[in-house]
Amino acid sequence: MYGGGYTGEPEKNQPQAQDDPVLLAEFEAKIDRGEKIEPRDWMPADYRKQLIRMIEQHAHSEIIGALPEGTFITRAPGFKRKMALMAKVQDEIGHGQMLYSAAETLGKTREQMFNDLLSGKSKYSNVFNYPAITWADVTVIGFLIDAAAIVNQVINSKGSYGPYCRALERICYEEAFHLKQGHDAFVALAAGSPMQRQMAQESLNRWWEPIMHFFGPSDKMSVHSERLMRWKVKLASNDDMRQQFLNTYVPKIWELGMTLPDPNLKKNAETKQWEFTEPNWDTFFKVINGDGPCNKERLAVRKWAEEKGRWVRQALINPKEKYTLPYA
Ligand code: BYC
Repeated sequence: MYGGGYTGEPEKNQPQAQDDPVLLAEFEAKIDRGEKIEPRDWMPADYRKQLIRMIEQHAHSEIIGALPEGTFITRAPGFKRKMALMAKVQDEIGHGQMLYSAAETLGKTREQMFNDLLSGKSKYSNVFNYPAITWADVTVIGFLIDAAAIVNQVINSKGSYGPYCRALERICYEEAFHLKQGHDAFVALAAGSPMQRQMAQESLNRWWEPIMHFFGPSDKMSVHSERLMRWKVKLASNDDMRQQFLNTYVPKIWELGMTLPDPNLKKNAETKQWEFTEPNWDTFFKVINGDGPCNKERLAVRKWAEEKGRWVRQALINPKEKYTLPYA
C-alpha cells in the first residue's frame, strides 16, 4: 500500500443492490437536488467506475505534469522565477496526492492506481506527452495549460461527488496563482526583445493543438460525457469548456500582439461561438494511447521513481526491517 486512510471498500450490500431501481431513483434525486454524494453513500457501480477513471486520470496528470516543468527548475531565468517554479511543481505533486486520496475513497488503492499508470492502462492528460524545449514552453504551460485546467476544474468542482469537489476547490486556488506566474513569465517574453518574442511565438505555435485537445474530443466523439453530465460529474461538455477557454484567453494572447497558428480562428459575432479549424483527432488518440513524443520518457521517469523510492515506502510501513538502499 502506498498511502493510508479510508480505502473506500464498498458497503457490503452494494454489489447486490446495483440494479435496485428504488436506490437508483433516490440517488439521482439527491443529485438533482444539488446534494453531494459521499463515499459511504449508495452509488451505482458505473458512477463509481467513471469517477475512479476520471479522478485517477486527473491525479496521474498532476504527477506527470510536474515533469516537463520540473526539468526547468535549474534553468529558469533568475532566482525569483526559480523559486516560483519550484513552488508550483511542489503544488502539482500535492494536487496529485489530494486526488489519489479522493479516488481511494471509491475503493481503488493507490498501489493499483500507480500500477495501472506504469503499465499504460490508465491515461493521463495528452498535453504532458510533449517536450518543454525552451523556457517559453514553461511559460505557455504555466499560462495556458493552467488556464485550461482552471476552466475545467472550476466547472468540475461544482459536481456531485463530495471528495472530488472539495479537492478541486482547493486545487483551483493554487492553480489561480500558477496561472498568474505563468502569465507574468509569458508577458515578460512577449514584451521582450525580438528574440524573446520569437521564442514565445514558436512555443505558442507548438502548443496550440495540444491545448485544443486538452478539453477532450468534440462532443459528437465524446464517449463518457452524456452519462457524466446526467450524474453531474461533468457540468459542461468538452466543446463548451473549449469555448469558455477560447473566449477568455484568445483575446489575452492577441492583445500581446502574438498570433495563433489557426487562420480560421475567430468569434462569430452572431452565434457568439468561436470558430476554428478542427484539431487533428487522430493525433490526439495516438498521443493518449501511448504513442506521443514523450510517453515513453514520462513513464520511464515514473518507473525509476517507483523503484528508487520503494525502500522509503517499505520503511514507513515496517520501520524495524533492514533495507538495502538503491544507491548503496
Ligand atoms: N488527455 O469521453 P471523453 C493539469 C480520453 S492536470 C488524455 O470525452 P471524459 C496540470 C478519455 O479519458 C489536469 N485523455 O472523456 C498539471 C476517454 O478515454 P477512456 C488534467 C483524454 O472523461 C500539472 C476518451 O478520451 N485535468 O492541468 O468525458 C501542471 C474519450 O473522451 C483527454 C483532468 O484530468 C485528455 N486531454 O472527458 C500543469 C480533468 N480528454 O478513458 C497543469 C478531469 C479525453 O474511455 N477530467 N481523454 O479510455 C475531465 O474533466 C474529463 O475526463 C475530460 C474528458 C474533460 C478530460
